[in-house]
Amino acid sequence: MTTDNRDDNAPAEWDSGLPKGRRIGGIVWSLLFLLVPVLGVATFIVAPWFDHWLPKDISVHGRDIDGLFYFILALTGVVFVATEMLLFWFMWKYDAAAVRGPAKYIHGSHTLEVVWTIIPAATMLFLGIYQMNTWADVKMRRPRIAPSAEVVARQFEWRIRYPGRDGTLGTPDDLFVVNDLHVPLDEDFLVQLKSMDVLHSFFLPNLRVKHDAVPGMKQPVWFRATEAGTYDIVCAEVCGWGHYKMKGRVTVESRADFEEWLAGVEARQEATQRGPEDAPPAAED
Ligand SMILES: [Cu+2]
Repeated sequence: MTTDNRDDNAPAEWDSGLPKGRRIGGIVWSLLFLLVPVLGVATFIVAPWFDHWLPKDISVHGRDIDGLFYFILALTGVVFVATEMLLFWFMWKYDAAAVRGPAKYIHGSHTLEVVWTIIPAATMLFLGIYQMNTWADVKMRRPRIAPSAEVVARQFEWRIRYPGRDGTLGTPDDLFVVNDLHVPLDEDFLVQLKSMDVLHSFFLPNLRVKHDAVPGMKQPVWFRATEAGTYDIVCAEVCGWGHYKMKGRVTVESRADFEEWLAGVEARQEATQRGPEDAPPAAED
């Protein structure tokens, strides 16, 4: 590190002075760079006031996931502010228009290299271990229940199938709805997620659920909603021209309301569906 770049034996032309504009340019540029951390931090502080922050959490896993999010945000935030401040400071202090004299070159510092490799590596390792339990809860320890519904993503809608009265998916009494998922409050809900065409991502922001729907795969996704209401289902994977309109809603309601809604779906479906015995006789020729 250099502390004084002035060299008393420097050739005379180094002190002849650069145009004043150069120094002002250096000041402006370093202040512009200072704006990055200042505005960056300000945005994070102001965003929740304007409701541009995490959507309301209504799931049992949300607390842990949000906790991890804030922890990593704080960790990366401190590093971000520190590096941006250093960038500003170096631009300000070592401005070529302010510091005359020859540049000094160093061949790097082995100790510094080791330190700034070990610290991030140890931090990543710590985060990997620290989040294991939350990850297991959300993605590995699936509730031991039969699938509550099947969600099939396709360009550009969510096709939802309920098991019907027999509680088994893939039987004739299955109930079909589009973009309208209903789930009972305070109960484990297990979705069987599939895709009919391309990659989609099943995203329930309020339930802190996001899972890719992959063609050819049948994947379990689960959650437990803790607050009644209607929330968004969105696709979080750019899946084609109509990606933006691939929106559905999830309605969280009491068990009784859920049963009532399901009965309504069943009645509507039966009214519009004819069984084989109602089929018109085949045309004879
Ligand atoms: Cu999609």
